Amino acid sequence: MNLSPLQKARYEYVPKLPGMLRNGISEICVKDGEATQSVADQDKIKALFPNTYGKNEITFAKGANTSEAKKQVVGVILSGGQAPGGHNVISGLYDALKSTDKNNVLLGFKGGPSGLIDDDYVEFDDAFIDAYRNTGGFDIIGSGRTKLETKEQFAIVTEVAKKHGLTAIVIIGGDDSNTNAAVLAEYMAANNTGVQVIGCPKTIDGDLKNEDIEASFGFDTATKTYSELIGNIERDANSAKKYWHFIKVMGRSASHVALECALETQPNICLIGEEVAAKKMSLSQIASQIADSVEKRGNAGNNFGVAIIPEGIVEFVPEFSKLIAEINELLAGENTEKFNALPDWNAKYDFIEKGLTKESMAVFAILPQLIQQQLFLERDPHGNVQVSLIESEKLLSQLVADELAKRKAAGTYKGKFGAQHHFFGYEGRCAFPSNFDADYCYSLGYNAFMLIQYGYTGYLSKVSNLSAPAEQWVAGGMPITKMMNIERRNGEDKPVIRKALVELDGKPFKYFEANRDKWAVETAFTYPGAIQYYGPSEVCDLTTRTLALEKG
Ligand code: FBP
Repeated sequence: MNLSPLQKARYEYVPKLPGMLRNGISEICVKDGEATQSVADQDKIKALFPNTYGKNEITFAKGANTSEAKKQVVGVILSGGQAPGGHNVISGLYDALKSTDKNNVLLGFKGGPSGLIDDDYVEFDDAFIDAYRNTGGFDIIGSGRTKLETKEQFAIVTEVAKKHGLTAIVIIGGDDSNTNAAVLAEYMAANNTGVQVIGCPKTIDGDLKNEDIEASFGFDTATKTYSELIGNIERDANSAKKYWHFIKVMGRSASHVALECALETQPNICLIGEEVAAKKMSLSQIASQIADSVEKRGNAGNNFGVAIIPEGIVEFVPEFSKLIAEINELLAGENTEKFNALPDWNAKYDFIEKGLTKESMAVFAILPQLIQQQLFLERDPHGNVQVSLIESEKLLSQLVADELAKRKAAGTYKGKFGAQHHFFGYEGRCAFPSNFDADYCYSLGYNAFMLIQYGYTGYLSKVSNLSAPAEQWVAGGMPITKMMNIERRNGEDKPVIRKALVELDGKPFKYFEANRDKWAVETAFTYPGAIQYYGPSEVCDLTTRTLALEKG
């Protein structure tokens, strides 16, 4: 394999563990904390998880290791979208497992949860792991989005576990995958399989966090990568002074990524989906808000700017969600074929006009034709519009251009408007993990093994106090049921981990809100530059602005 100089250097990087895990395996003991309760719907969750509910929070401490000596055979899977640091979770898990007993075995099931069902796996050894230390990506074993949730799947997993003599399974994933980890843990306990299940919090979207889990891994690196690119674009915009850049960033159900990038780069505009939903904003209100900034800046001779747009924005706009729901209805069943057989766009437009309510048609009519057609081209396997494929950055810039044309005609806007469009998503998901993510992920993996060794199941590996230096991080575990409540999913009440949306009364949003009017008019850009891996700690080990603000 050809190695880049950075890749070689990163192999040698030694991730920092929390102080309490640094003295070697024989010096790690458990401190029991309080018994836990789910965040809501306690009775229902307790009834669904009789074997794993209500367990104690635990932390590790320096002290004699009192865990039972037994051979461990652990299976690990990566689940869902890639996030920088996944390889380090596995290397931390491997190192703790082998330092405890070199006869312990770590199996990696390939391609995500389906690897466990298909019994498709590799056995890790030193050389295998060493080739992936501190690198980005999930290519060590691949990932996938198959959901592990049915009794039939659990029965197959039990058979696979029996075949390999698995003592534990580690699921590295987001809120849904860890919900499934909790359900699998309960199943394994209820059926006396002896298999423990431990989860690790992953997702660049940052929406798996709560009072216990301060951050999901990958958020730090992904937002630093996007912020570098946004800062570079800001500098280009400020140099050429001729374009407005509309930059969509990943984050489907929550706008944490957009908000963090805004805190890092101080753009003229950043939309926050949760605010759009709370204020029930329409598309034209959003366009008008952006146009205000373009107008003020343009009239002052600044015909350039930067607007950050979260990937999921259109789903937060009530009138747009209604339109999507109606389109899904309109094309249900045989209607898709009927629609596709229509000879041209005019005939299709007629069909749409007849099928939508007056209100939704009014929203549809203001969309650029490109977007109108995207709404009818891209369907998911269930026949629904794939909202994430809608080019909302182009949609909004077109609506802004239309609004500015009106203002020009009215004589209020005197500037020029030229737009460029970008989507930053996949660029950040497999970057070399920042030192923070390299350290955090390694610690999560190492800690996950300590939870296994001490016999815990249905726990999420928890490392907290993350805004302090790694030495002061606190390692431990939290029962996953503590983070659960009951939500309506696909017409059924389901126990799920509550997704963390941007809190409009939280410190990160409040800081943004207090500054955004100034940023909208002035050129207050900040340029974070590339992630630094070597150099002074205040540059290389910095965590996110979100975490710094949340932790005061
Ligand atoms: P996870 O929630 O699984 O971590 O994935 C999040 C994400 O990166 C979103 O930001 C994005 O919308 C989505 O994955 C893209 O998914 P895919 O890789 O399937 O295109």
